[in-house]
Amino acid sequence: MFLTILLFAAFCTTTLESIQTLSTNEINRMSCDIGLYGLAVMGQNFALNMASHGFTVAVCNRSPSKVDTTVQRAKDEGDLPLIGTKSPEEFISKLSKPRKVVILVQAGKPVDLTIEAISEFMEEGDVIIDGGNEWFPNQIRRHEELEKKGIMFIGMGISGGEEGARNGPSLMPGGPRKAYDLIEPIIMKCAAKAGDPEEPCTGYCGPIGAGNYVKMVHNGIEYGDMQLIGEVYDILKNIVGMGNDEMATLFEDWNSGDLESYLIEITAKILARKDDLTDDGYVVDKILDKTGMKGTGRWTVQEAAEQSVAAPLIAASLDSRYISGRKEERVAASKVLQGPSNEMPQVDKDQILSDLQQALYCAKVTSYAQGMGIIQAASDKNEWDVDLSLCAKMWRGGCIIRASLLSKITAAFEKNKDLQNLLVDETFAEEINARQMAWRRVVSLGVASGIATPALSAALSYFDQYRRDRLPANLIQAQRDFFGGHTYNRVDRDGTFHCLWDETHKDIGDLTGRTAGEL
Ligand code: NBP
Repeated sequence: MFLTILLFAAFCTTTLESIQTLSTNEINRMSCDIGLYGLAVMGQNFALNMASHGFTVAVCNRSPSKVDTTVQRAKDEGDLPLIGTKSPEEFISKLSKPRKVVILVQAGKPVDLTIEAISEFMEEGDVIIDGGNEWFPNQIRRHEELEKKGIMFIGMGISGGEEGARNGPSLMPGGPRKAYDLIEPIIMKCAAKAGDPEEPCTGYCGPIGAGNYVKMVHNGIEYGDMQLIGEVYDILKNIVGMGNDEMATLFEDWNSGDLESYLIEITAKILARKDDLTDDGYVVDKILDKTGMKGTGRWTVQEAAEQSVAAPLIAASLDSRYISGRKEERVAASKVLQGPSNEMPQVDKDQILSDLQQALYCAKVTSYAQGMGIIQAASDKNEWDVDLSLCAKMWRGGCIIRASLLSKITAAFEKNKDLQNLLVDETFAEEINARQMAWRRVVSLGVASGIATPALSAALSYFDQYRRDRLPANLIQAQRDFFGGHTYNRVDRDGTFHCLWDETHKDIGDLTGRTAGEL
C-alpha cells in the first residue's frame, strides 16, 4: 500500500494527457487498491470519496468522456490518487490482487453487460461489488453466475445521493463474508460517520441479497417519511393557513427536537426557497404536484405482501404517488366531487402545531416498525441473520432517512435482538401511548376537513390493530367457513372446526388435514 501511494503521488502530478507519455513499464507498475466502473453522478463522487481517503482508485466508464472529467476533478480536488482507463482490460490491469471493483452503472441490463465485460479479465478470488439500486433476486443470480468462475460478488446498497457518495454515504453490503472482509477497510473509511462515539454507517448485512434488501426497505421507509411530511404540510397550509416562511421556521424548529432528520431539514430549506425563474413567490408553489419514482417503494410493498407483513404506511405512500400521477383525472374529478360541505373546523393553532409534531413522531416510529418487520421476515425466511440494530445504525448518517430517532431504534434492537415489533419496545411504547391523543386529533381533523392523511391514518390504524388482543377477524373467519368451508379454530379448545351454518351446509366429513388457513 505504501509503495502504491508513493508511485501514485508521482503519477498524480501528471495530467491525463501525460499518462499517454508514460512508458508502458511505468503504467504497468501502477497497482490500485480498488476500481470503480460507471462514472455518472454516484460513481464519480464515490471514486473521489475513496481517493480522498488515500485509496488508489482506477476508474472506467462506457463513454470515455466521463473518465476525463473524473480525472480532472481528482486533480482539481487536491491531486487525489485516481487514474483513468479507457477499456475494461486496461481498467482491470491497473488493480492489485485480489482485485476489487465497484460498479455504479444504471441498474438492470447495464450491470450484467458491465460484469460480462470486466469479469473476462478477472480471476478467482477477485471481488465485484455492485452499488446500484437493484432488485435483490438479480444479485443472487449474478452471485451464482460469478461463483462458477470463483469471482465473489457483493450487492451493496448505497444511500445519500450525490453529496453522500462524495462525503460519506450509508453503505449496505451483502455477499460472501470473505469478500466483505476484503472491502471492509475501504468502506469503513468512506462511509458516513454518526453517533457518539462516531461509528461508520456501514457493516455486514448478510449473504448476497441482504444488502440490497435492506436498501430497498430503507427506500420504502423514505417514501413513508416523505409522505408523512407532505401530509403535515397539507394540513399546515390548507387547514391552519400558514405561509411558506412560517412553515419553514416551524420545520427548522422541529429539526432541533425529536424529529431531527435530514428530510425535516431539507423541507425547511425547500419551503423558504424563493422562485428563481419569476419574481413571484416560492419554488415549491410552482412545482407540479405529480411525484415520480423509480420502483424501490413498489418493491418494498410487493415484498411486504410476499412476506405476509403488514406495511400499510409504506403502501399508503406508494398509493399516494400513484394518485398524484393522475393529475388530469384529479383536475376533472375536482369539478365533480366535493369535500365536506360544513365549514372547516376551528383549530387552536398552538394545539394543532404541537399535535402535528407528536403525530409525525408516532407515525415515523410506526413506519420504522413496519420496515424492520419486513426485513426481519425476509431474513428469517432466507436465513440471512440480518442484525436490525446494525440496520438502524447504518441509517444514522449519510442516507436520506437519517434521523436522530435512529439512535433510539438502534438501542431498542441492541437491548433486545428478538424484539418482535419496535412499537413494543418499552421506550417507544411509553412515548406513543403518551402521544397518541395528539395523533388521533390530527387524523380526525384531516377527516373532518376533507384533507387526506393516508400515511398518518394508516399508521394509526396499524397501531390500533396491533395493540388489541382481539380483532374482528373471528367474524371474517366465520364468513370464510360459511361460504367456503375453510374451517376455523376456537378460543376454548384445540382442533379444527366447521359449522353447519344453515340447511344448505352439509357435513364435510373428516377435517383431518384441513387447516383454518393459518399463515
Ligand atoms: P445512472 O443510473 O444514471 O446510470 C448512468 C451510468 O450507467 C453511466 O455511467 C452510463 O454510462 C452507465 N451505463 C448505461 Br446508462 N448503460 C450502460 C451499459 N449498457 N453499459 C455500461 N454502462 C452503462 O447513474 P447514477 O445516478 O450515478 O446511479 C448509479 C447507480 O446508483 C444506479 O443503480 C442508481 O439506482 C444507484 N443510486 C443512485 C442514486 C442517485 O442519487 N443518483 C442514489 C443511490 C443509488 P455512459 O456514461 O456511457 O452513458
